[in-house]
Amino acid sequence: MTMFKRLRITGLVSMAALAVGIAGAVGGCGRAVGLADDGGAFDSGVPDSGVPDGCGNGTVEAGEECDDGNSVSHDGCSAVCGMEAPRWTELQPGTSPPAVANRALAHDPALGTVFFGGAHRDPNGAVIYHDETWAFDGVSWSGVAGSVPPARASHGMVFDAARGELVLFGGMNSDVSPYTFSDTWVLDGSGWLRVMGVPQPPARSWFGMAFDAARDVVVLFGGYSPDRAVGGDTWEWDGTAWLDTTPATSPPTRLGLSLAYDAARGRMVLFGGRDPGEGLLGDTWEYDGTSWVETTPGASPEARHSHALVYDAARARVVLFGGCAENGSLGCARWLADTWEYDGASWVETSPATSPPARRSHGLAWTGSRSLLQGGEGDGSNYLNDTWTYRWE
Ligand SMILES: [Ca+2]
Repeated sequence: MTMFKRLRITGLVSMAALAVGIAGAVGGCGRAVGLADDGGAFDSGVPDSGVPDGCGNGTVEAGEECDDGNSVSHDGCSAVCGMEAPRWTELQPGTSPPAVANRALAHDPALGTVFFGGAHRDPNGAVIYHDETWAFDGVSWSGVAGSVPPARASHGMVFDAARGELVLFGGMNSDVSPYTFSDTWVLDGSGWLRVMGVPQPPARSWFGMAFDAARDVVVLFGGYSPDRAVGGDTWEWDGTAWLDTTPATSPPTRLGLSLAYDAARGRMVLFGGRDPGEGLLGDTWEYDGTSWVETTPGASPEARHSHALVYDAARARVVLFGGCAENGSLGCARWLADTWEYDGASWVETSPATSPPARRSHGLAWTGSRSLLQGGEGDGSNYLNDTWTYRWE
């Protein structure tokens, strides 16, 4: 018996049909053949590709630009021991989700990269909230039919790998009362379900949320709520209950922060946000499930809020893109387009040759082979719905 009810929304979502079309997800990583070249015509039955004999042994030898001790591409040194560079690539899907800020974006291996909600201002300045669910299969965005959570923005959504479902929490919609949500929803191949009958974290928006793959919990930190202003509390969802973990030390209260889980080091990484006095933050914190510790990286991105973090599993680094570096009358006055990577010791700006236009409040998700960026609010409060990928190649 489960300890809570999941209320299935009627008007069913055709996620099963959608999933059928998403086999393969975003492309693989093109591993080269013949890695163990012995000078003969074949290596273990694989045709010889001319890869240098020692590629993958960790020592740079004749004919190699690099050798990082593995035969994996997209980690900075390719499967054939060639140097790789960080690259943003704009995709050209035929249709795209609406141009909004503050949608949530998360990748489910079965469903694809899923988009939900968001908001934009119409020409009269009114904020319009969205309730659409879309999924990206690596080539095309498809709208997902059926009933969904109420329209909202500045919510959180992550893939819960232990339960095999997307988890959505909170957010806001100033057209309804109360205007900040404290509801939990899950999405799997059967559609959206609201999780009922369990205590929830207090209503909030503009918080950080990511999945801890070692402890199998969704971690939530901070955010904005009408009654408590700006939060500094840490909550965990284990698939049946939310727990306020009350660590002995915590980052200062904030909203507009971002979290990503560094699976190689087993640490939740937090960067930046906006403090209760509207000051911009540029600090980095790590959480191991017991306590938060502020790190002292050798270099850091400038202070900002409404940026996005994602964990690049190929490079074992947390990637940061964009955000807002100066508050303005409508929320932002300076939008960023910088890309940084964090390995636990330092932040390094990767400066790709091409980058997405500056923005804040965008979506960023790891798809299994690359990071995918979608939409946001760009320079001059221009709403975007472009789709980009980032990886080293
Ligand atoms: Ca490599």
